[in-house]
Amino acid sequence: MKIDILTIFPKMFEGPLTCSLLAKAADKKILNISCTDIRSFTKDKHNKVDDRPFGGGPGMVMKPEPVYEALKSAGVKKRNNLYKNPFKKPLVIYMSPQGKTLKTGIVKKLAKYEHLVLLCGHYEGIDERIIEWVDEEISIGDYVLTGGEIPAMVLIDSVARMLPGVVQDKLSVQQDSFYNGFLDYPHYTRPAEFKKMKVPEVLLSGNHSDIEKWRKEQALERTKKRRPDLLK
Ligand code: 9D3
Repeated sequence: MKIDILTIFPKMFEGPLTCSLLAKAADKKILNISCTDIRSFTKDKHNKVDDRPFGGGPGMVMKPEPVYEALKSAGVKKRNNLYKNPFKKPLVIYMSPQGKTLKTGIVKKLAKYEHLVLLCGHYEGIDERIIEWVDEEISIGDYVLTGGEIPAMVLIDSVARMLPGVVQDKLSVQQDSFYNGFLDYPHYTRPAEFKKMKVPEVLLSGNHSDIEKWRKEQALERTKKRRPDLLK
């Protein structure tokens, strides 16, 4: 999968993309991520990427021209391009507090595309006319951040681990909570006793069907208590 990130803060991505699973996925050629500075597409002498909002009010708005040029440079043509295979079209995602909340269903859908273009807004957001080129508007939840960069990293991380070969253990992806609709069961490792606290007997029993049953009960119990909304 190719991912183009369009941002005015490309440096924010240096850490996450060069560490962890994402770096390994890049080494294995499963992921090809590039980060483009929207400011490099400005043509005025002050390299202005933002301006005051028409109609007044607080904050600044990202100017449309450099964002448009950045989209073009990532291979975005026009809206509703007719592709034989829709997953081959570059899918343009605008990270925005007004978007749909990122959930496992969206992550699975995004993982099918060959090319994602992530547009990160800053300030109050981008000029609304750019929405013409946007396929999806996505938020990561109901809290206020300073821009779309960290949400873009969250999205990339969640999509990357769905790609075959990124997470070694296939079962680990499929059994994940949210994937199967329940919270995870509790985990224990050695020692069997720690500060007088014992590991539940059943886990030491070697009886796999009992263990499976216990884990299912625990997952259900936790979900009921902590996230009853997931059971609906
Ligand atoms: C404080 C400014 N707000 C209006 C009074 C609007 C606002 C604009 C821009 C709030 C946050 C942002 C920056 N956030 C994002 O670009 C963003 C975001 C988020 O803040 N939370 C969750 N998901 C996302 S995706 C992009």
